[in-house]
Order: sequence, then C-alpha cells, then structure tokens
Amino acid sequence: MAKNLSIFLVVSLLVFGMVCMTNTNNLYAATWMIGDNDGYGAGIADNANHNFNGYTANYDGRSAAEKTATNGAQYTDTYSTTHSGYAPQPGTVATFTFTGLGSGWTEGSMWFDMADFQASTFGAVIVTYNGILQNWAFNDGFPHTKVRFFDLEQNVVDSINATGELIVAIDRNRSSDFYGFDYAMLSNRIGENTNTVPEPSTIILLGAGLVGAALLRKKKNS
Ligand SMILES: [Ca+2]
Ligand SMILES: [Ca+2]
Ligand SMILES: [Ca+2]
Ligand SMILES: [Ca+2]
Repeated sequence: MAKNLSIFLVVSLLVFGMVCMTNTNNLYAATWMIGDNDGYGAGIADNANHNFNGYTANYDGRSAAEKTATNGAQYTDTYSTTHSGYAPQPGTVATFTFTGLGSGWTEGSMWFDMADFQASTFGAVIVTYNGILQNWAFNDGFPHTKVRFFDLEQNVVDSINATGELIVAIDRNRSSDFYGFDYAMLSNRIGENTNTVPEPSTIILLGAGLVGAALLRKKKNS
C-alpha cells in the first residue's frame, strides 16, 4: 500500500515537473530588441550599474547600421539623443518602434538599459507607450547607468493587440537632461526579468524532497 502510494507520488511529481518545464519555456516565448547590449551612448563598454566618463555630451558610439536605422536603434549608443543640436535627432522626440507584434497579447514587459537620468535637476522627459503616459521621472543622477524593468499596464497590452505594434515616444519636453540608451527590449511575458520562475532542476529537487518527506512520514506512521 505504502509502495503504491510512493509510486503514485513520484509519477505525480514528475508530471508536475514536466508541466512546469513547459511553462518555463513558454515564459521566454518571444522578445523584440532595439539596439544591442554593447554599451551606452556615454563612452563606456558595458554593462549597467557602473559609472561612465560621460563628460562628452555629443558622444556617438553607434555602428553604421544603427546610424541608418529607423526603428529606434538610431537613438541608442549616443549620449543626449533626444536633444536638439546633437545627432541624429533634429527634433526633440525619440521613438522606438516595435512592429509585427500581432495580437493575442495577455501581458508584456519592457526593459531599457539607460544612463544618467536626472529628472529632479533638469526636468523629466515625457514618455508614452502607444500614446499612454508612463512615469519616467528617474533620478539616478550623473553619471549612473541602470537597466530598468517595466511590466506593461493592461491598457498598453490592449493597444498592442489593437495595432500590432508598440511605439515608445521619449519627448524631452522642457528637460535639459542628457541621457543615453544601450538598448530597449520588449517581451510578451512578465516576470522574465525577475527570478521568480523556478528552474526545472529546482522543481525536480523540490519534488524529490517532497517524495522523501512523504516516505519518511509513511515510515514513521507505520
Ligand atoms: Ca548593456
Ligand atoms: Ca551598438
Ligand atoms: Ca543626465
Ligand atoms: Ca547599444
């Protein structure tokens, strides 16, 4: 009887583990990236959360492809991209355009590798996702860099389903802040940028532990 119960538990947990693995894979179903992960428009190599020598406001570290891009990559790897007087943006609004997104979105998230936002000192930029206002009043201060994560609000998800695209517009407005971007990433899942999803190996270990505990208890009771 105890043996049958144990076998049942082992099989159940294995099935549970396989289902979890499937779900884990689905979490990484699709991402779209504008720019790359090769550094900022501030003269540093990479990655976030370190200092840079951003004393050159018109720093331009773009590749040839980035310079000719029209999806928003032209705004990465430069410092002060959305400010008048600095290449490549003649106006004051930078747009990152993700296209071909289709419909059927139920959730989504974005992350940006960005540098040197100082809203409290120089004024906040105005940022919209498909025209829907977002809060980008960041105060990292000179000369910090950061990767920021955003779960998309439901109205943004709805707008992606309606249009099949996501347009991130960054308007410098009255801000005199200088800042840079390495890349912008979009995912059709939330939680991809956190560590809340257990690894399959963790699930199997957990399953093994539960089986062990069940067997121990069984032995104790008998
Ligand atoms: Ca980076
Ligand atoms: Ca680049
Ligand atoms: Ca700045
Ligand atoms: Ca880059």
